[in-house]
Amino acid sequence: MKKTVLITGATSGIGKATAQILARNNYKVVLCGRRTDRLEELQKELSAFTEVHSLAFDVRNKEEVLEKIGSLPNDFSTIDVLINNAGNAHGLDPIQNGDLDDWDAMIDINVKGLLYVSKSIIPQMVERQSGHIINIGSTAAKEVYPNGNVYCGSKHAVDAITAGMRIDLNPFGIRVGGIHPGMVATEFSEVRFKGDVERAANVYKGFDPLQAEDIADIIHFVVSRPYHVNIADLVVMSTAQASSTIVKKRL
Ligand code: NDP
Ligand code: 8X3
Repeated sequence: MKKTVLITGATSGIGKATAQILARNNYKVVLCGRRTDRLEELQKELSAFTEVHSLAFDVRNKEEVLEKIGSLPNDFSTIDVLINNAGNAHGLDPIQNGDLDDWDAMIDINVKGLLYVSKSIIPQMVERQSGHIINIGSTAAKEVYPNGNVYCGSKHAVDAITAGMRIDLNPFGIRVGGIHPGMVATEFSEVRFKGDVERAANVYKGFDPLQAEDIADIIHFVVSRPYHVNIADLVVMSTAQASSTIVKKRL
């Protein structure tokens, strides 16, 4: 029987590429994001391969998260795989110059949003004693880089919450793992730099960064392992990247 996967942040980047590969590989997909035009377009594209349902909500709004996920139609309501991917960085400033709204956004989306979505799905997994949760962290979950302060803090929290989920859900046979990409050329930097496309493009200039499809391919590998195999923690960087701050650029 087809498994159902719910993907947050499916309107762009890693989440979209993951929806595309899983739809082509026999998963039913629930696409989540705020931009309804993109959800509709992707739903249309992926309906050629599988059953697709879209949910538009802001992960920061806990009532909306619980209500939308709680009212999924029967055909989509049993979530076998949850991919907590929605997230972003806002700003890149030294802590003394940090913007309070940027801090709120990163903590509210990357940490609290992930928790609200998880809370709306974990009970059914506990009841069934099966399920798979993948949290998208970052290399920023493993190390802190200059001016990354709160973004790195939010991703370190994701890493800790992932470990906590794995421990607490262990008695119920639920798989939990974290995937931690390095630099991936998506809309991530455009969001971080508030629409400054040129500054965003500069981040990925002079080397071959990861592409969203690289991470999607890995997510497909992780979710398709036999059930007794749980890939608990995975850090993935482009070959050119050695750490958050060390990237081999072409001369
Ligand atoms: P994108 O900006 O391309 O995608 C982000 C996705 O998150 C979008 O689909 C967006 O949808 C969704 N999202 C953002 N805010 C909200 C919100 N408040 N409510 C609901 N959905 C939201 O970035 P990436 O694909 O790169 O990022 C995906 C994940 O990967 C993030 O968690 C990011 O931190 C992580 N990551 C990214 C790396 C990179 O270098 N790109 C490296 C390491 C980790 P919409 O706007 O429609 O709501
Ligand atoms: C995103 C990775 O290093 O561009 O999580 O902030 S980085």
